[in-house]
Parts: sequence; C-alpha cells; structure tokens
Amino acid sequence: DGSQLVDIENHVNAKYVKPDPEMFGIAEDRNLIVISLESLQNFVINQEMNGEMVTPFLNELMEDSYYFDQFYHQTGQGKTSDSEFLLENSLYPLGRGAVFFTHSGNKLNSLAGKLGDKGYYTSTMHANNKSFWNRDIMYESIGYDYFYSAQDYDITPDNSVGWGMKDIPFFEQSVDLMSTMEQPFYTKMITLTNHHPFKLDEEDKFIDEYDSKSGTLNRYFQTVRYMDEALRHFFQQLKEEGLYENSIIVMYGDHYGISENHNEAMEQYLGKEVTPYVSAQLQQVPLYIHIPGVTDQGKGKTISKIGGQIDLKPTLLHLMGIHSKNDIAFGSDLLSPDHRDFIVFRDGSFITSEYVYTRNTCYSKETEEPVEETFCEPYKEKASKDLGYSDSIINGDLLRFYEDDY
Ligand code: GP9
Ligand code: MN
Repeated sequence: DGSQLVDIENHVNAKYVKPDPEMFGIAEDRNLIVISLESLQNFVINQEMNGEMVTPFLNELMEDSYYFDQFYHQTGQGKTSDSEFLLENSLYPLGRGAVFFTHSGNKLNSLAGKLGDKGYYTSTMHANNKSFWNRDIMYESIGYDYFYSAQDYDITPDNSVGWGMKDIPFFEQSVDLMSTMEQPFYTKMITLTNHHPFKLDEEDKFIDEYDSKSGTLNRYFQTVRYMDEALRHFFQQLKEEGLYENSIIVMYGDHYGISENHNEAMEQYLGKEVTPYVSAQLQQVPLYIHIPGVTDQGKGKTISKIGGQIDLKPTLLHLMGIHSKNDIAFGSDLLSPDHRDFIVFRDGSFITSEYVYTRNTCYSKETEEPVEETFCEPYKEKASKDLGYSDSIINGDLLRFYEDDY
C-alpha cells in the first residue's frame, strides 16, 4: 500500500524551499530547451590547451547566463540515462544497474509530464537508436509526446564519427525539426560526439591534443572543443529561426568523461595528486541557465551554491511558473535564497559547504586534507535517508499512490 509514502512525504517536505518571487515564472510559456552535454566536466571550463581556449563559447556564455560552478553529477552505472532520470524526477538513480532498464514501467511524476499538463509539446532529441538505454520504453513512463531518435535524422557516413551523428549536424537538423514543433515546447537534447573514445575527423579538430600517456585524456580536450563549437552554431541557428527570444536554454554535463583509470595523466594535467578528495571534486559538471532578455547582454552571474542534478527539476518547475510545494522531489530550487548547500552522490559520498565525505573519510575543503570523522557525522544520516527513501519509491513503485493535489 501507500503508507510508506507518508514518511517519505514528511522527509521531502522538510527539504522544500520557497522560490525566489523575482524568479518564479520568469520563463513561463516560453519554450524550454535542455541540453545534456555528453561527458562534460567542469575542469575544462575557462582553461587553455596549448595556448588556446578549450571552451571559448561556454566561457563567453558565462557572462550571459547563470553559471553554477559547484554543481555535481549524481549518476551511477546508468550514466546518461541516470542523468535523464535525475532531471525528470528529482529522484536518485539506483546503486546498481540502470533504473531505465530495471524500473521502466514505474509510475513517475516527471518534469515532462508537468509541462505536458500545462499544454507543452514535450520531446527528447537524440540521434541514436531509440532502444539504447531502453529509452523507447522508459520514455513512455516519463511521458514525452515524442522521441526524435536516429530514424528522424538524416545520418550518413559523412556526418558521423565514433558513436554516430556528429554534434554540429545534429544541432542543425534539430533546429529544423524544432521549427516544425507546436509551441510552447519542452525538448531535451542529448549530444554524442564528446563520448569515450573521443574520436574526431581531422577537419573537426580545432585545437591540438594534450600530451600525456592517456590518449583518452589527450583527445578529450579536442572533442570538448568540438562540442563547444557545435553549441555556438546552435545558438546562432536558434536566433536565425526566431526560436531564441522566446526560449530558455539550460545545459549541464551528464557525468564524468575521464574515469579514475586516467589518474596518472590527470595528475600531470592538474599538477597535483588525485586524492579521493580531488576525485570527488572532479565530479563537478557545468550548469548553465540562459534566459534571453534576463541573463543575456552581460546580465549573467556565476553562482557558487552547491547543487546537483537532483535540483534541476524543482529549479526548472519554478522558472516555468509551476509550484513544487507538494512534489516528491529530493532536490531543491537552486535559485531560491533558501537553497541548502548539500549534495549526495549515489555511493553515499556527500558534499557540504565545508566538507567532502568520500571513501569513509571526512575531508576539509579548506585544507583538502582528512579531518575528524565527527565533522561529517551530522550529515551521514541525512545522506543515507535521502538515498534510502528514493530507493523505496523506485523499488516499491510508490508514486502509484501519490496524488498530485495542487
Ligand atoms: C548513448 C548516449 C551515451 O545514446 O547517451 O550514453 P552513455 O554511455 O554516456 O551513458
Ligand atoms: Mn553520457
């Protein structure tokens, strides 16, 4: 039955924070374009490689957006699909396996569903086979109106590399598809080129590789640079098609691209040891919220609140003018003045404003060194409750019993 849901509702209600009234509904009735940036980690933002910027467009866009510089991915083995699950539901993915495979029939209360109820046309755009990550099945439960997958794109050997269609033609064809969509629409786009093994055609290499013993890390900077170029083209095309002014564009990295197998090369690049503390901090991914007429023309700012993908749904609901007071969400609005600086990783590690807890060790952010466990103690129970309640919802399919009463 649904009695378990009562405890959970009390737990999540205590996490709710009121929106900033200045920001609530600021993007109401606009198109919402969310871009999941494949394998993009924060450590490449605003950095040079061989004397050239790795992300020149994203660096410029920082001035014209709310850019979050302490935002973390919270994915597990489900990688991209886990980040999609976090975005849509503000629930944690599972500790083992991919919830997209294991619980694809669950009742959900998604961002897409809520926007759909508001009259939005909702979709995902991703130029891959539609059954990858079981998306064709799980997307029914999330409730998108349509999935623009490989079969909706003109994919040729010429416009493909590595995993499939290159990001520049993907965005080009996506804007064509968007201009046929009924408005307002919500679409989530998923890029592909910046994916391991980070291969590019010669003509798409805009900077030189890094030089370390890891070919993966060496090429990563080049494919990030290519994705940055694709985003610049995309913004330009949105403007040309008249889709820019009336949209809000949100972008985030889905998960890490450089695993701990490349620590030696990372140490060379960072010029310091990759301790468990550093590994945890490397899970930062960029988050951009770009609102034409609000954050553009230099009116953006860098926001250093601690947040994670779990916070995306409440943040976006509020921007789109939808209340989340009674929502079962484990995150909270990043733009609220009351947002709390605390995020939990899927493995039970967590980050607070002062401490990082990882591999059963409490680290001080100030010294980056281990400190007494007692400093992290008060947060441990909160972290495990969060993960445990979220798991109960998924394993018991508890949202079947949830009444959305607002
Ligand atoms: C595949 C793409 C990549 O469609 O989303 O998946 P990943 O390996 O990053 O989870
Ligand atoms: Mn991915």
